[in-house]
Amino acid sequence: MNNKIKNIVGILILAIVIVVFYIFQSSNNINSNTFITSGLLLSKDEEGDSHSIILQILGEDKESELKEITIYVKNKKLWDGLKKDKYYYMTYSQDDSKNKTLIKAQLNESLRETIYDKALKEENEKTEQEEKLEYVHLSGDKLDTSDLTLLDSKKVDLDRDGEDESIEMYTTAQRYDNGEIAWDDGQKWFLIIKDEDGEFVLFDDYIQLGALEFWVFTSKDDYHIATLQTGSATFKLSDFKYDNKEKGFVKKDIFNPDYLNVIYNSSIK
Ligand SMILES: [Ca+2]
Repeated sequence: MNNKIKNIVGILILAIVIVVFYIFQSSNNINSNTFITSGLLLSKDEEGDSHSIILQILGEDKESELKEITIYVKNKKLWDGLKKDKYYYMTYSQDDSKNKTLIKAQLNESLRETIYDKALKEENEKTEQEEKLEYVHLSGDKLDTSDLTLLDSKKVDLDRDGEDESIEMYTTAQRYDNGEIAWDDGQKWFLIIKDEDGEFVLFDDYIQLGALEFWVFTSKDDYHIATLQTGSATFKLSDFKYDNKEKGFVKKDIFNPDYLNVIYNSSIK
């Protein structure tokens, strides 16, 4: 056979393997409790007499989604032959409590290239998309501030069009005649930026036993507004950078730890 024919035969065999794989994927079930799958052997785990493997396979709903399954290996010979980081075509049985036991394993690196690597790439692309920037765009709606208390404001020409925008922070807590604020345990806070065509809403949330602060600064010619939300269980620092091309703010949560319990907050004594 010349090389061209060899290549064509090779491609045909690969195509048949893929078709067979998809047929098995869709039926997935030889009899009521025997299944066929393919995946990457992530780890071999030994605990006393119990041997098991973790196989990374394609999810059932979405082809591009990867998931991990544990399969027990009771056959010692089968166990000894399994290699980590290799791609296998596996037949396993499943009992009523969904415990899986390996029946047969066959190395299949060509499936890895055609199916698994593609799914892995798609999953990575999906993660990158999820990490895409969050924007705060101008809204035509205007916050009714008539019943709110203005806590602070600052005029800055954020988009450098010659007109100042007004950064304003409000709360629902009311101000007494003497100027003091009637703080409750919790109240709503708002941080908005008024432009002549509408408003940017940077913060609109309830804060329990806490407060919001904001800073306006420039860094490498970009305007930023940073907010710090504090409370007994919150310490959230966010950055809003003005993006002239997007006509909006790129929002980034810089620091926002989970299950926070603040023990102490300094004050000048
Ligand atoms: Ca402006």
